Amino acid sequence: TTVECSSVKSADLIAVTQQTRDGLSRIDGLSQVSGVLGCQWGDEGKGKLVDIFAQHFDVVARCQGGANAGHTIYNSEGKKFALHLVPSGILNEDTVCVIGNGVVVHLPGLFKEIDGLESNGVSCKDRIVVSDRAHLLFDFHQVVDGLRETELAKSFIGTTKRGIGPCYSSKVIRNGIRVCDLRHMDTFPHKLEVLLLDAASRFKDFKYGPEMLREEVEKYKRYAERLEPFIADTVDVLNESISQKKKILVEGGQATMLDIDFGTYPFVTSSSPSAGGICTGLGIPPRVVGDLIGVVKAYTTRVGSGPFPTEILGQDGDLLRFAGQEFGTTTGRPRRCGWLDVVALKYSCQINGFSSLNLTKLDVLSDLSEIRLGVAYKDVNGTPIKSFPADLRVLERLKVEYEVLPGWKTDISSIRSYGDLPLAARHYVQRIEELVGVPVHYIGVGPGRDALIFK
Ligand code: 2SA
Ligand code: GDP
Ligand code: MG
Repeated sequence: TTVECSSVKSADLIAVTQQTRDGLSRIDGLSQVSGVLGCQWGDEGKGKLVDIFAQHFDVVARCQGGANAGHTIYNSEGKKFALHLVPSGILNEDTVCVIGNGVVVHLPGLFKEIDGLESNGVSCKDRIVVSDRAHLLFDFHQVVDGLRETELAKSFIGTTKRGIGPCYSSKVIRNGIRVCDLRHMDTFPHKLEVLLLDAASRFKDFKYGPEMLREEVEKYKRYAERLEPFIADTVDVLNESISQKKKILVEGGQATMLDIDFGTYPFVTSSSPSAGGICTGLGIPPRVVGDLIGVVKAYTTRVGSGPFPTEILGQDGDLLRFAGQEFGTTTGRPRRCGWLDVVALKYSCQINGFSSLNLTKLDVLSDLSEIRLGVAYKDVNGTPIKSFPADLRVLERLKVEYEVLPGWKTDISSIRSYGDLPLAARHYVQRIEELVGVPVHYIGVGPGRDALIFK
């Protein structure tokens, strides 16, 4: 957890307008189980919305991914927190944070994050619940992640090297180790040895010796003890909470275009960041899931390799990167930048059935005299492509058709009501709604809690 001071204004200093009051009652009106999911290639600003919504929910739950996620949030004093495994509800002291069965948990990382939060006055005791069914992600998974990337050479995926793919591989091939296995230290060493030997037989550069196993087992004996008070059957916890009429907010990590099934495979993550991941990753029935809010950046970013149809290369891309401070929250890697891709956004809306959208970082576009929207794809022969292509070859060669809209050339970061936005900014928002057919209910104009406009 990195904590820094910033110049973000305190929410308390902001006058509560009628529009804000209406917005807050809209959040109150969200269904009992709601979700916040990324529409693009991640880093849309999901953490910020979850932090704001958390005050209106009893539970915030992560259902997939792991410490590859980087969710940046600010408390009301403007202190910055970068979260990876801990759900973004943690700054709201009445919220319980659940790490669901679908998450892959790196315990050293989790404890480091908890220690960082505690040392900054955020109490985690009795507030974080970890599923006994979640899979454990070991240091060796991270080493293997790096070795796989090296082996891929020029066609590397650009993973976060947090061990995500190798851990989900263990899960799916069925030799993974789960949180509940920490309760059986008699069989734990053998299970871990099987995994380490497997990695050693696969990668000649994977260094393995019996002392490595001994050391890891000793560490995990201590982790097991420390984790015990956090462990629960979260399927039961969540379903009981639903019966008790408590409100649950699901926080997605990564995004639909990185989904193992729907993303730009193989340049994707290894989990399901779209709607389906909520049920498989938490063990709650589909019929209880109500509102899903899609978070979409007013432009597009992607970190790692893979097709990016609306990418802006060169200096113009650099300008957007610096204006939006587009650097990875977990790895610090520069993010690739481009125009908003409406074809990808529509595809994401089809998959997730969003009830509304949060358009974020609209303030970042304020310096531009014109703004482009990627509205259609054509193949190399000029034939229109109807939907988002599965085929990487098609994706890499297609041509994007753009609509050009005028910019507003005014700082909008202190605007708090929709009607006060410049006409061109409102036009941009409305054009997106028109093209996508989903209403934009929330507009981000800055990183702080208060920098949210309700529409
Ligand atoms: P992985 O590590 O196996 O999940 O990587 C596979 C692909 O998924 C992408 N990915 C992400 N993309 C954007 N943001 C993510 N989180 C961090 C952040 C990323 C960072 O918040 O900035 O700090 O670099 C994230 N996590 C995974 C990844 O880039 C690969 O394309
Ligand atoms: P997440 O992974 O979707 O939670 O997003 P990240 O936290 O990785 O990246 C989003 C970045 O944009 C963070 O640094 C946020 O503080 C910042 N951010 C979120 N919303 C806004 C916004 O509306 N305007 C600006 N300027 N920054 C924002
Ligand atoms: Mg992120």
